[in-house]
Amino acid sequence: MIKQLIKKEAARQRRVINLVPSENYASKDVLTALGSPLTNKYAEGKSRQRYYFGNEVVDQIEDRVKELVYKVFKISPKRWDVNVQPYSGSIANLAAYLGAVGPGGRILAMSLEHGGHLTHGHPVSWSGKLFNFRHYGVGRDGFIDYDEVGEIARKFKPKLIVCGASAYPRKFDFKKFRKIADSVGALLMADIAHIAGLVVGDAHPSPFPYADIVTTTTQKTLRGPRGAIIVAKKELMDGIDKAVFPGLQGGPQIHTIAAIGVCLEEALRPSFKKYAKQTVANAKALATELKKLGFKLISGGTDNHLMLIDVTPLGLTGKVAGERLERAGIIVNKNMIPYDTRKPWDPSGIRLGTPAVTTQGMKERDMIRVARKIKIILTQ
Ligand code: DSN
Repeated sequence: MIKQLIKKEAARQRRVINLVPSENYASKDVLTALGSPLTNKYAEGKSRQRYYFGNEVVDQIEDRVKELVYKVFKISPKRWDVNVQPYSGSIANLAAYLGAVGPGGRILAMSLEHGGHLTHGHPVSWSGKLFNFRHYGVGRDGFIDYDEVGEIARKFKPKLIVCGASAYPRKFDFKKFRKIADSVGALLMADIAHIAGLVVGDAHPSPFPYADIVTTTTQKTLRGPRGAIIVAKKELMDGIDKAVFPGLQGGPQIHTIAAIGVCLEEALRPSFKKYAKQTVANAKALATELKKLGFKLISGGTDNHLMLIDVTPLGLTGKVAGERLERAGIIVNKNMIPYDTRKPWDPSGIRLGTPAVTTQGMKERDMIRVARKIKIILTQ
């Protein structure tokens, strides 16, 4: 029975050391909202402009969640509009592209192989098929080379530049991206899916002083449900709203929207700031110890919640290393590394992060122990 399998999965989640940087443990209150009767309701449209009746409470919920978005990101409703309806980050990104540049539009983003994301124009994703993407990457040192990004932008003349990644262990310099965007008359979009919780908790600079559009998922460092948020300058939001609904979606998942609200209320508490800072401190401790133990880290370390390890010097591949760690109760994901000569199914790297273990209360000393355990598992 599914009920029993859910119990089994919950037990697995408690048993393992979860180092997947895009996963986390949502609170009981977030899970309660997700499992609430809100799942029964249809509410196509926007607050107070719905195609279904009986939405007086749902309107209040959606309005409140939007207010919370302004609060957590410290932004003004005079300048920004918010959409909390996208089912996922993939849809949020697609809607942003459709609304901001339209099909066939030129977009510059980080390549997946260098840390970007499938929805940043990879050819196997519809983003890569529907829009004209060009990509930048990192240098051999693992850092974004902003001069190179500027050079590509000048030649390609994109209408939109995307910054943000799913496997970049360093800080984003949003100001530099803004300068590049301005130099070619492009819009700037920051996909902060990975670092949203760090931004909210003041553990990573905010993109809002510089970006025109910000997209994020809510289940990663933000520790909410699987959902997404789009924030855009007011003049851009009409097209983006229409791309979300009716362009890409039907009825919004009100239970998820409510759960996003719960996670944002939690993120406003002082304890969340502590959590975000501890997540970064833990990542630094893990990275430092792994380096001491001889591991090869892309870019030599981390500024955020994640790190990438090249496991090929150990005579391993990402797949083999991940499987070995799983057998020993440590969960990671296999990952391409920049300039990888191997393929995504069995790449050269593994990606590790600290959002989930920090939620469980782990501290720097625990990270040192975890690093040593990883060394034993991968070298014995
Ligand atoms: N799959 C997510 C991650 O693990 O980073 C991004 O969508």
